[in-house]
Amino acid sequence: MDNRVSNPHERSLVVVANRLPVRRVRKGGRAHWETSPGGLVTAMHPLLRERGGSWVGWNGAEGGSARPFSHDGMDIHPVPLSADEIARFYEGFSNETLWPLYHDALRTPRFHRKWWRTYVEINRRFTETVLPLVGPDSVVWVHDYHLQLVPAMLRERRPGAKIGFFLHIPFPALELYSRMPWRREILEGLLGADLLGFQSRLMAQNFLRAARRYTDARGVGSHLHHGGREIRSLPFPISIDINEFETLAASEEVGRRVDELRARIGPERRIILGVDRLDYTKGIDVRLRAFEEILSRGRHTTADVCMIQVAVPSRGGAADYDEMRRLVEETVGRINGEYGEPGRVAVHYLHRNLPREELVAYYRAADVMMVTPLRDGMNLVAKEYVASRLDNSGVLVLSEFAGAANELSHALLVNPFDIDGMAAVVENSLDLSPREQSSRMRSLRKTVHAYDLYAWASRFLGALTGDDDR
Ligand code: ADQ
Repeated sequence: MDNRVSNPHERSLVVVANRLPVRRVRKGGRAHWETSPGGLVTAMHPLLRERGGSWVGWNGAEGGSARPFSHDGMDIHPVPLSADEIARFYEGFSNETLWPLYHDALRTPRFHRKWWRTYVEINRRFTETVLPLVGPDSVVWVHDYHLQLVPAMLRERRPGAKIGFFLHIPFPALELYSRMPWRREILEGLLGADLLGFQSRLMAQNFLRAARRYTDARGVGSHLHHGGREIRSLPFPISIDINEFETLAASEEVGRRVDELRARIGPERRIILGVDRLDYTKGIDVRLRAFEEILSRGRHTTADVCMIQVAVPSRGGAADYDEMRRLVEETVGRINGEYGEPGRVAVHYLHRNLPREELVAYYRAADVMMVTPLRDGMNLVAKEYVASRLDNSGVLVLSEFAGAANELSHALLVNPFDIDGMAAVVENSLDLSPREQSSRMRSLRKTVHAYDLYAWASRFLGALTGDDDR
């Protein structure tokens, strides 16, 4: 698949996201910038390099300079935040109010007026940084829940600008969204965009319902009229760089790592894999309990099956995250204490970031992949697993509550709140004939192939600038 999106009439692009696409790295006492790994950066980098364009974001640390610089063909415009601002805007309103509310209130969202005031202030600071970069032909693409007020703040000062917004996490049902004390302000912030993109049709509709209820926006279908403009709210399910995963999966180095891993685990044992950021939305604890249930039923023992759970450290220091880590580690300890044997661990638990090659080696080694979030905008791990299964073997067990389930309907779908049901499906997945595995995986691979990360970016920008056939 062609992974470049080029068109001579393309306008310059301004990407606005909470985080910059670069991070400060220290080597031998000297600091320099490195491009960060991650889907959004992978998708935007070639576009910015080709069209010329800028990226506005926070450097991820306290303080720092606001001076713009160039890196790897991108113009970088940092938005510095103080320690207090990080606490209120990022850890507070973004991660303790919006994140839980938008993920079906899996934890109780905390509403603090002080946090909200800082959220407004920081959205304004991002807007002020963006404004000088917006020319008559620019396209501005604002990303995610941290920056929902930026579209309207920009619109006020640049009425003719092309502004798009994409939400990476779910937009909740009206009944939940209604709890937000600043629901009207946030909706009006988003309505400053020309195009609002969501991970699924349902999420796009949730937004439309909320906007019709709490603002004076009117319209039918995916269209709204507000402030004399037309706004569209549409699904653009995000994807991955399939080429990258397929190339890695086929590489000799990954092949060697797979053999090594298989030899260490024991060639006769099946591997059930989980890979997630250590977040309470990902359902790591319930997945472990489903595995515990399987072992307790006795048809499978650590002689023929084991689980590997890779968890990337995330938002450490926040109470809900520290508690989730404790719960996961306690559960791993309990299962290993009950079912492990010397030399035969039941659950291998890795709390760390892995290099891509190693991640793909795990994907290739796993007989069953469990992706069981309680709620997730998309979940790219599910698509990465499918992309890595070049020989069409392996089973994907996928939560109904991940955005990915809308597309990956040939996975074995589970309700992650039902531990017995989930255990039964995973038990069945261990018995799935190679023929059925292959027929399911073939369909899944076809789906993932049809639409990659570059197609996602290109469709969104096409719809925003009118160069599409919608
Ligand atoms: P996340 O909540 O971070 O993203 P996800 O889509 O699964 O969730 O992406 C996680 C990424 O981290 C994957 O690319 C994966 O490869 C990587 N990763 C996981 N474990 C790793 C490890 N141990 N080492 C290295 N890398 C690891 C948010 C939303 C999602 C949405 C994405 C993109 O919450 O719903 O799919 O944005 O829009």
